[in-house]
Amino acid sequence: MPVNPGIEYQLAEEEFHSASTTEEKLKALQKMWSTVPKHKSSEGLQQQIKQKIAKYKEASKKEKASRRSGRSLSLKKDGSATISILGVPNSGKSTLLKKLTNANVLIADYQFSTTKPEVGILNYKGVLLQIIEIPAIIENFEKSEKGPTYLAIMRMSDLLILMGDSLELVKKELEDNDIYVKHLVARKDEDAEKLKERIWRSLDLMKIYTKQPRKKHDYPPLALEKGASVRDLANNVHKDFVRNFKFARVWGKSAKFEGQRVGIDHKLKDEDIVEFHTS
Ligand SMILES: Nc1nc2c(ncn2[C@@H]2O[C@H](COP(=O)(O)OP(=O)(O)OP(=O)(O)O)[C@@H](O)[C@H]2O)c(=O)[nH]1
Ligand SMILES: [Mg+2]
Repeated sequence: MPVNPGIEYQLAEEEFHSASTTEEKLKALQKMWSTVPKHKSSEGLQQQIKQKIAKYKEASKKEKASRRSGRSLSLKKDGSATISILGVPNSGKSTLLKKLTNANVLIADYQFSTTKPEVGILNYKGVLLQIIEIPAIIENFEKSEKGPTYLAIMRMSDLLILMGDSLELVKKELEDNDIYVKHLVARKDEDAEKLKERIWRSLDLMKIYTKQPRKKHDYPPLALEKGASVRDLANNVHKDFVRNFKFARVWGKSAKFEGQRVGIDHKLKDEDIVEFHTS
């Protein structure tokens, strides 16, 4: 008897394939598990799903541990997001890091010119983003001396930029090491300003400005995840704003009108301006 999964299962499977992060993949897999027919003829499929769930759970655990500790790294997360540049030797990683940030790195026409992670800060409209060049990826990269350290940096990243050269090799190394961090592919000669926009969009963050009564909004903005609420913002600014919250006024896309009075669970939108009122 052929396995004949229903539409819900198919949707979950599509969701799995289009998911870009480990957490999203896991969510989709759980849905696949709950909708796959549980009869004899689908045992093979059930088994596959179970194995995938186990694999992604393991990857998620490692990602979380790396995020928490920055384990044995001489390198700590900094800024509103961490973005790592990956690629084979001579693929233009250092050139890109220099184009995006203030980092003063060696650019050379020989391979392996970068021998340790190099860090720069990109100021995107007031939001600081940490950009890390990871030394060149080669086959069986995890077995190289620093491989495990570099893998930990990839796992703690919010986004990976993959250089276009020998992309298949790079992707295979990521897959072999269970790295499912969101990624985008950059071309060598890509326009830096356009790439900055792509990076920002991929991060799924929004810029939120705070303001004090009768004053212009503060600068720089805070970066919050899309879908964040006034409470999330307050948590980021000062706990007193949560504890003593009375209401907030909002200007911008999430407000029905300029200066709308909202509660603490109001959902914000990119470039909103928020004024806290506390008791
Ligand atoms: N024409 C052109 N050359 C580039 C570009 N990006 C990098 N290169 C050249 O490619 C060579 C390697 O550049 P790097 O930026 O050092 O490459 P890398 O990936 O950091 O190299 P390793 O750290 O050694 O792995 C240099 O000779 C660069 O001048 C580009 O956009 N256009
Ligand atoms: Mg380099």
